[in-house]
Amino acid sequence: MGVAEMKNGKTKRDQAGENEGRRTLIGKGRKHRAIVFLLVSLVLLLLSGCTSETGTDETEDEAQKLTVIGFSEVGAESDWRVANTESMKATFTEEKGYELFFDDAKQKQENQIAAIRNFILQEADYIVLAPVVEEGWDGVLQEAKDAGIPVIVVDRMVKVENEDLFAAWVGSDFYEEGRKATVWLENYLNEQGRQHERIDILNVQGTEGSSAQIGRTKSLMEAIESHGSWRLIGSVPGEFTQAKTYEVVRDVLDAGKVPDVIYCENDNSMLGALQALDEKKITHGVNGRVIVLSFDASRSGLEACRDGQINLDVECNPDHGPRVEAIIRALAEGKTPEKYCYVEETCFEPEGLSTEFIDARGY
Ligand code: GYE
Repeated sequence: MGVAEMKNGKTKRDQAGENEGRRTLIGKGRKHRAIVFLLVSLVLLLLSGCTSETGTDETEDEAQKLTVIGFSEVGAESDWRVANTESMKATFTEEKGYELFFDDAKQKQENQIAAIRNFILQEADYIVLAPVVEEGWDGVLQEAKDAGIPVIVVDRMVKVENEDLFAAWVGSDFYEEGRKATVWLENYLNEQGRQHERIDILNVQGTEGSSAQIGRTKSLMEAIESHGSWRLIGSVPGEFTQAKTYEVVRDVLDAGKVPDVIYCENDNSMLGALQALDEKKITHGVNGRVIVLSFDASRSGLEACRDGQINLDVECNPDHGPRVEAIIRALAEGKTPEKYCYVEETCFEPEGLSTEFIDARGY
């Protein structure tokens, strides 16, 4: 808009100057020269009229120019991810002045790298990256930087040598989420008088190398180390999906191990774990044999929690569209957004969780 206004102003000024010049010449010339000049003036006037018309068109074009956003999304592995994609699509709409190039990487970093290169070729104004894993981004983010395209990282983090390779990050504190779960477990076991009992814990990990997995696993490992009676009986790869988690938990149960606690690193994993437990008729959740902890607080997670199928669901908010937009606005205004912006979150126990509350959340 600023550029368009400048163009328009210049055209008008030029036109005024030309008119002024023409008046001076007519006043000084002889008759025939005056006629020639009059004709020339007429032509000039017509031409300048065209110029000014063109200027107006350009102004409108500029005003209507959409801001192009290239968004590389991890995939569609979980309800959280689907809600995250919806939030981004609902934010970056044409009505709001955006053109969104959306790419689903199907959980593969190589697809994300290809998508970013494509966004660069298409001269996107901004690139938004929800990285599947933390490592391995230096090269392609340097390419974006060389092309002068700001990169905003959302949800999981990137680990790069030079933090100037991205403008800002917004997401959750995954370590803190894990801490909430382990503090809850400690209090719960104390209340039950089980603080000295041996507690066997099964960790169902999310996508290996993703910030969500790293942070949530780290909290659990630290808590296990600091509680003499807590024991890790296994870390299995649930990949944040119900299908994979069902398989790996079933294998653990088949091997004859029944954990006291299953620490599922997201809600879809938790659903897979419940499936495996139900199949073996092993009770879980409130008054059940196995304590189940989960992350995300998506609709299906909260419903399982409300029904007492699990004991705790730690919130992880996927509604990042408006947050990313705020960062882009700040950048467009020449401001420097906060480099790291953490979202505030809570956690939910069955008690007090109502259907109305769950319905009102929208994901
Ligand atoms: O917990 C999980 C998703 O990175 C926070 O990824 C995200 C995690 C979320 O697949 O459900």
